[in-house]
Amino acid sequence: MDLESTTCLVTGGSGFLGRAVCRLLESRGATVIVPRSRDHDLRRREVVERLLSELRPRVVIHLAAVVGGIGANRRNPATYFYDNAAMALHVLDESYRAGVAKFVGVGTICSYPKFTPVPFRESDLWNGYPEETNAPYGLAKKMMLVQAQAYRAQHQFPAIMLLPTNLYGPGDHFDLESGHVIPSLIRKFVEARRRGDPTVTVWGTGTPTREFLHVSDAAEAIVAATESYDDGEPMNVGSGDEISIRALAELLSDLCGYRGALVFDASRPDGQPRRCVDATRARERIGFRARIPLRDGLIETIRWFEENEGRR
Ligand code: GFB
Repeated sequence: MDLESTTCLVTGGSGFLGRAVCRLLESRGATVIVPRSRDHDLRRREVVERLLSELRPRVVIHLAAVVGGIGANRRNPATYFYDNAAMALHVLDESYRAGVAKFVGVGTICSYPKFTPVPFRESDLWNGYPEETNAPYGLAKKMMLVQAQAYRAQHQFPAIMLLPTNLYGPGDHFDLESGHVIPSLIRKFVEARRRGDPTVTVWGTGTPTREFLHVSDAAEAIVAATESYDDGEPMNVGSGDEISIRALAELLSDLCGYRGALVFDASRPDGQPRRCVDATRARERIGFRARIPLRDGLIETIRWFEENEGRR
């Protein structure tokens, strides 16, 4: 699909991932439309129907989601399930009814079973229940995959589904209670360095592992899949680099110039024990390879935080 002069509706387009995707789409010559969440409640079918029937986009990239780190997921399971399931249900269905030529759904690695063999292969996606702290969110997003495959089977509707790993980068959310691990630890280490705090608390035991993908790499994969992936099978989007939370915290402490001690608070949840994806399908089908090494991306994100969020 040639995106030049193509009208693309990007839900969540003003968000952390959305801004990176919109910049890339515009660089491809696409006409990008971003419905602001304050003006359009995508949980309501009539709002989505009016939006799509008025705008008649050729492409819909559905990024709008209610997301947060492990803490936020544990506090808001009902909200995370309902809001994400409702938005996906209506945006995908109304895209089909409006004759959209391509629907791109962005899901989450949280949809995988809690104990998936590493590296996660798409073929293992249904071999168990997700890790309980983010199961409502992960399953709400997984239903979008079921809906996409059902609409492809019954209506030949070209809907695709991507499964990115944990994203990070400039413009992330640095709230200490609802943020993800990388922005939360960056803020903790920078502020502890400024205050001279002797210790910084890291949640959990430090033993879980994660795979992190820079938001710019994720945007590259989403736009490349929009252009050239048209298959009902989900596609992992990741870097393939697994790192333990302890090693990540030590790396971030060093990069933030923090010289105090780390304290691991085991009363906080570890979440999924291991995460690392097999990125073969993305490499073979859309030629995607993550380009930004974690250390370089972390340095860039720390600099962004200090220049923007860390002004206080
Ligand atoms: O990034 P995170 O909050 O979410 O936590 P998930 C990742 C790991 O980092 C967990 C540990 O083991 C946390 O215990 N961690 C250590 C911390 N210190 C901190 C801290 O200060 N803050 C946070 N937040 N974590 C997410 C889902 O799961 O995966 C999202 O919550 C999304 O919805 C994302 O789906 C892909 O990686 O466990």
